[in-house]
Amino acid sequence: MNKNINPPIIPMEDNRTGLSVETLKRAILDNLFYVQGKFPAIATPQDYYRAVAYTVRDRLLQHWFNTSETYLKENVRIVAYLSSEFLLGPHLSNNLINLGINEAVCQAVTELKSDFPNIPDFAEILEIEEEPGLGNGGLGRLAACYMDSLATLEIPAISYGIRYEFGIFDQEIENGWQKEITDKWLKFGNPWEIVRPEAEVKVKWGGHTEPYFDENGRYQVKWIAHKEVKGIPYDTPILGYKKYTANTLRLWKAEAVECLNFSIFKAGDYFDEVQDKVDSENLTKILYPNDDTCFTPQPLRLEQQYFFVSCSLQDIIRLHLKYKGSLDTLHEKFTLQLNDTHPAIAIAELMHLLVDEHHLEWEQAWDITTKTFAYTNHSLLPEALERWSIRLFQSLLPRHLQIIYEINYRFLQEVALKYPDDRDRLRRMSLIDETGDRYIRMAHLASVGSYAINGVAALHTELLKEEVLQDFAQMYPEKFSNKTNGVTPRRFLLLSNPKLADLISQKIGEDWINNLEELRQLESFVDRPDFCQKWRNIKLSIKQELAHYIEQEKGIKIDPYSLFDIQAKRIHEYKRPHLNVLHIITLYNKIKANPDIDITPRTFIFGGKATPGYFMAQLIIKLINSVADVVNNDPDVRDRLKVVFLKDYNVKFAQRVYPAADLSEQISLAGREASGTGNMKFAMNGALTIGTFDGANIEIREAVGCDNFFLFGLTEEEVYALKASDYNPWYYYHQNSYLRHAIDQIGYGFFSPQDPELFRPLLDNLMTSDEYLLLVDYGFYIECQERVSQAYRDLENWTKMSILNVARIGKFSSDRAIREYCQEIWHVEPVTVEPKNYL
Ligand code: 26V
Repeated sequence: MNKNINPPIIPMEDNRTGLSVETLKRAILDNLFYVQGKFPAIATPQDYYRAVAYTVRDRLLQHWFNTSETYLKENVRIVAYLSSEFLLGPHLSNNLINLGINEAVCQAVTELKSDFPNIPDFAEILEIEEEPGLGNGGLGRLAACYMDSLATLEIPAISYGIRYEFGIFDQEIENGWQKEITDKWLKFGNPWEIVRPEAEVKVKWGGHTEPYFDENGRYQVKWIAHKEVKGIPYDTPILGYKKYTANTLRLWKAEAVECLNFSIFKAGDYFDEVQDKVDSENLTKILYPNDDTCFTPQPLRLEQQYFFVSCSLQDIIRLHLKYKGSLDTLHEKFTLQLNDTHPAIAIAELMHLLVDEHHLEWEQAWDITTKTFAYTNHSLLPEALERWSIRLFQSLLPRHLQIIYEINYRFLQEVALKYPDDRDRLRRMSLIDETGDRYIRMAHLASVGSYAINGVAALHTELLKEEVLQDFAQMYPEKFSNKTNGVTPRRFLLLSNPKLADLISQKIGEDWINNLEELRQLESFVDRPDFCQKWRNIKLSIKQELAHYIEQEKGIKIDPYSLFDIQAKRIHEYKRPHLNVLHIITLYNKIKANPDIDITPRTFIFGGKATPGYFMAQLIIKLINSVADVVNNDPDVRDRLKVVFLKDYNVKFAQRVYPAADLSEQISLAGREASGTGNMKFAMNGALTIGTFDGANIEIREAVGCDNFFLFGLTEEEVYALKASDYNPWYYYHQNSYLRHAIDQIGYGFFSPQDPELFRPLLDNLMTSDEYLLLVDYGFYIECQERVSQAYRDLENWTKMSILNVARIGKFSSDRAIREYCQEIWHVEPVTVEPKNYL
């Protein structure tokens, strides 16, 4: 054969993405060489991580394309999940277990290591990944758990958000104080994302509006914007557990358009032009840490929200028109979930796109809009409710302000019709708060523009209906429902706790991984001593690993046989970490008063970030560390108590810590924690909970049985009543000598001898208002902790309680939560993706 005339067809390697150990080894070396431009002798651990990551990603791509093609071509109904935060956690380990190739890749790396000794261990490779910390806490992590479940349940879904260049800050501890460090997660690139510049969209800002009549004589409004920004999508596949479904997470990055400031461009304005370019690109630079003290109207934050919402809606409309039909069927093919009010401006934006750009009549556009959106509320705290000033809206989004006024005008007419002569109700329900400076109430916009509204735990939904959205619940009772949160058992049990997961699978098979209710079968093992012994040994060995880590990190030696008592969550006063501290001080004082006292040895572990600028939360971190210094170094304590604050709480950290817990601290003031999800993750790993009547604690207790849960403190009704009376913290101070002692010590500088006044602001807070009623719940808490200490002395019974917690935690899988959303809100059905080869 003459090669010049008939070039050979390059044979396609049919094992290019094979799963055998040999193929994986070849692929890792190929990726190292051809993608990274490195060969083994000079490759760094980072290079190897990326080579492995690309090798795994290669094995996802077919599934990903199959999935997108199936959704678009088969005209299925799709959920679009709009969230300003996604707290994903490391991808590599998760993709390995979802693809079912964890062992094979581990073996490939291990075998390669015998040829190339500089390859890190498999475990080290997993550790290298810098997690995308694109969220503050619960809300962002929930979005990530829900994506995992959507893919695992084969639900057609796409998630939209923001590709922050800097995610949530990294936390260091210096001299007991938190120090914030910029999170440079993209420093070495992100092998999991693929940029799609061809799908860019443009977003407009500012300017003014002009009315005009179109060729049919219809009144229209044109928005003459002042500025434009480009949104570039970066896509990441989210694979289901052992499924062919790989949904897409599409995150938007802002870039300057080539010609900026088109309406005012003049030769002399070059520097303004440059400044505008910088401003445009700043839009997606940084994730705002929640301002946990009050809602602070940062204009850039509103710009971020509008930016990602506008990009996402334009994308959805483009896909709909290309693959699915005309706009009058948009709500049949897509349902859009608003993860809190951060994306609620989508309601005005969809109206703008339908009415101004696609020229639908207002009534039809409103009909489509209100059949498209559903809204989840995640907080009742008044300071968490978003409201944006009219002035800001006027300058940034003048057209949207008009649209909101129009929505409000029509809405208030409806209210007036239903409730004649009730001016107070009109004022309360208005989308505009007119009590002082005028604001837009985003929760009202979301409620009026959505067909469904839900809270995230039974109590939270009740309170939502009785308090924050009471008028809306009266007017539209059919819109409201509860969807108790859930967490993914893949990441938070199978992946994070392989030893326990193995033991469970040995006994009941692997079905629990996709159907968490199967764990109930473990109940029949609680009376088998050999099983209980294995359970206990596993917990002990995980505690030993954490003890080892803590010794390396902090130089603190802890006793793995002590009770590991853990509080890991954002540091906020309503979560009451300082109540936990009061307990520690009380135990310490009991030892000091009677050094030979027989107490259950405990290790108190804390982890959590405080919002920069939230002084009281920062001071609580300092207090924990100051108490740790005293307790850990007092010879009288004889190592019976240890206190450790672990820095930089994130998903990776959480996965390490949950499995080691004996006791999970869920001690928020009743009525304040919407749901909590850490409570579920701890229980899923066999920790017992000490908790208040708050959020999902109530349902967890119901599920695991009240004998297997340490409940204490005021109920929400009692809190309400106490707040209505003239509560006086001093009364409780005088009532309890242990409490008085602890408070006095903090107050006179026992834990801060160099600066006795250091904790004065914290004490002033407690003794003047005590907003979160620590002094009231203190007595109940101490009494309950004594019961915990007693219970831990009977390790056999403790183990039974631990097993029962796991056996009965099935309800708190995010699979259950997503099934409820699908059946009761979204009305979407699973779609099987058939494997197909694109090459
Ligand atoms: C909270 C706060 C609290 C005080 C003042 C200002 C402020 C601003 C923002 C936020 C965060 C609200 C959204 C959020 O993350 N909520 C959390 O959502 C989780 C998932 O549903 C839920 O488990 C947590 O209980 C809830 O706090």
